[in-house]
Amino acid sequence: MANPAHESNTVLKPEVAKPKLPPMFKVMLLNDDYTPMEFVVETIERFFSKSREQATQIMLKVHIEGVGVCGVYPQDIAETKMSQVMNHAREAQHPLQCIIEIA
Ligand code: TYC
Repeated sequence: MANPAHESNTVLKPEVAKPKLPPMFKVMLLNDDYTPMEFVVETIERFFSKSREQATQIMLKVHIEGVGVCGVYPQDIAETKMSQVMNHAREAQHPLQCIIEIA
């Protein structure tokens, strides 16, 4: 026999495919009383690749409900997006807050 594995009496367990998906994190904005709506919409468009309409819907949800999800990503990407949003808000001197939470 060409394959020596076939000569032994070892019974090999069939491989069970267990694709490991990375844990995903929600990137969320928090409402405040001072950040202009237009700034929030532009921020969501720019960092989360949303259309004007999608960004406006997310901004309004945050404005009304206090919190809203801009996107869901693996941890490193979620952390980068959160930093980008926080830096952008700080540079513009707006108190906009961005957080991440496990999905
Ligand atoms: N509440 C803000 C206003 O009335 C708008 C706003 C929306 C601020 C979403 C933050 O994440 C936010 N100007």
